[in-house]
Amino acid sequence: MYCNQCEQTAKGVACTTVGVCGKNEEVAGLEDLLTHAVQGLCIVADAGRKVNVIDNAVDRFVCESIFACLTNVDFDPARFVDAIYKTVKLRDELKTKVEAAGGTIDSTAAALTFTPADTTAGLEEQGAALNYITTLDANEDLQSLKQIAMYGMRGLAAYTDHAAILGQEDDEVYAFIHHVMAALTTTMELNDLVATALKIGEVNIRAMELLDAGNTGTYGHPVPTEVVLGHRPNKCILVTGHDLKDLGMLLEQTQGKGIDIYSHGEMLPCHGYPELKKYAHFYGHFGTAWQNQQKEMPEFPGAILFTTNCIQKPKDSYIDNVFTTGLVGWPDVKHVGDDKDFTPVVEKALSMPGFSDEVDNGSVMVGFARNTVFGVADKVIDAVKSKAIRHFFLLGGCDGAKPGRNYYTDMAEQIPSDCMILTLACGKFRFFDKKLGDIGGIPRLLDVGQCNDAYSAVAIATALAGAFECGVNDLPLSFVLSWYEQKAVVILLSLFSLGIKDIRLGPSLPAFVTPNVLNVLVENFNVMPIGDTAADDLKTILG
Ligand code: SF4
Ligand code: SF3
Repeated sequence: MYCNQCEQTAKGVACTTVGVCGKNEEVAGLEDLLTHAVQGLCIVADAGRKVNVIDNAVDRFVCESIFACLTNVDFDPARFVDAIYKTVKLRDELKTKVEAAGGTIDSTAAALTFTPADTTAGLEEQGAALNYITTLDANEDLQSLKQIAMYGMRGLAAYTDHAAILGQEDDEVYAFIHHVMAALTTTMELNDLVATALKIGEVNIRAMELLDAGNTGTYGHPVPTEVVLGHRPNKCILVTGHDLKDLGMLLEQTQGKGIDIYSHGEMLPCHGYPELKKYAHFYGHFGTAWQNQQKEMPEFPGAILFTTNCIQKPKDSYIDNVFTTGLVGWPDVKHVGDDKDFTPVVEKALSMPGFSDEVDNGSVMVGFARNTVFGVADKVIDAVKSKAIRHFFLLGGCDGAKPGRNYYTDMAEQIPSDCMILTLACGKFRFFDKKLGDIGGIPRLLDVGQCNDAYSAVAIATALAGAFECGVNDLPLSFVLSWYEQKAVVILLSLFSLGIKDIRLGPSLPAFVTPNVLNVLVENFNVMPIGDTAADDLKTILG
């Protein structure tokens, strides 16, 4: 295997025998083979559009299959095997339709004619034999750019899938995904690949806009909401991941059943949505970010539901309590299928002890997405003009296990009291419960939401720039971001596509970016690694 798509890749180079995330060679081979097969399907779908052959089932399936290969989503070989066979079946059926409509498919890519082996072991061998990453291009810089594009596509497909689940789709996004997946099977020049990467970022803004419309259209705009971090005596279910619809359906199905629902990880901001917070049994938040699940989940005395990334190998002490749904999967973990009948989760929770005591661990505030912030825009603008607010920091992104991530805690603690901090995604757990006070009644720490809510952060930055009649780069605003997986990669591409400069990125730079490609990014966007200490960076930023 050869995988270096995430921040924790082995030795900062690549995972070659087993993934630090727990991915084994078997799954790595199947992921590569699925990606290859999906590219074949995308070549056909791309040609199909030219003769008006469009199949929404293919559009959805392509996104799901690309999303499944994102870090910490699916570790279940059986599901990849099914997906590979389905991809080839869809490819061949669509090909017949495209040709019947007069379309021509002029690609010579192997993905177009690939025949899957008929055993799982055979598929794994086919996947390994691809040497997928290392053969993307013989030139290391072009390989690096293709990797950036492919990982960006994984993030884009994820957000497109999240949006589609809530009924928000745009055929242009699907068309773009098919086109790029097909193009990546060909030899591409440097300029073409750079333009493609930026375009992926641009299209991702549209995908995130759709997702924002799906979330807010279904559950209302988040409002400032206090979330308790303790617990109360009752049976309980813990929900983690990013999927609001799964949570909404679980809340509905558990109403009146004597069970409290707790959020975990990226589900924390869900407490701010009116149509989710209306359930009195959506009680509080338990635990912190994904990388602490093996420590925290054994302590949870109820059932645990994973809706999307990030899953880690469930330990024996709690694997029986774990359920997955949607694209997330782990071998031998019970999976709730598309009927979203959460009865087994409910029954598990009722059979477990639940919390027996009342514990007060304080609380945190959520619900500062774009609508809330726009509601106090006048106050914010006045505060900037009167210099009550000196600077804004967008301090967020993914969390992870590296000790260097303490930088983000230090940064939040050391940012002076006349500066505001906007945060989003699971990186916030490095400082989410710090009491940082307020400026003129506006909390200094504003939780914009999940990584899935990056659209909201972009909207806030753009609105601020509009209010001050300047560009985002001219605002007293600094981006200090942390990354781990490929949703973060595509968000970074989106920020580049908006021309946002001077982003600080940590805790380490991606292993798949070569020095030459990094130079291109530095020259165009002045992106830089986080410094040795938060104090040094703060001194530079606040000059
Ligand atoms: Fe390694 Fe990350 Fe790939 Fe897992 S996803 S195999 S940790 S690089
Ligand atoms: Fe976190 Fe996985 Fe990236 Fe949603 S939950 S931000 S790492």
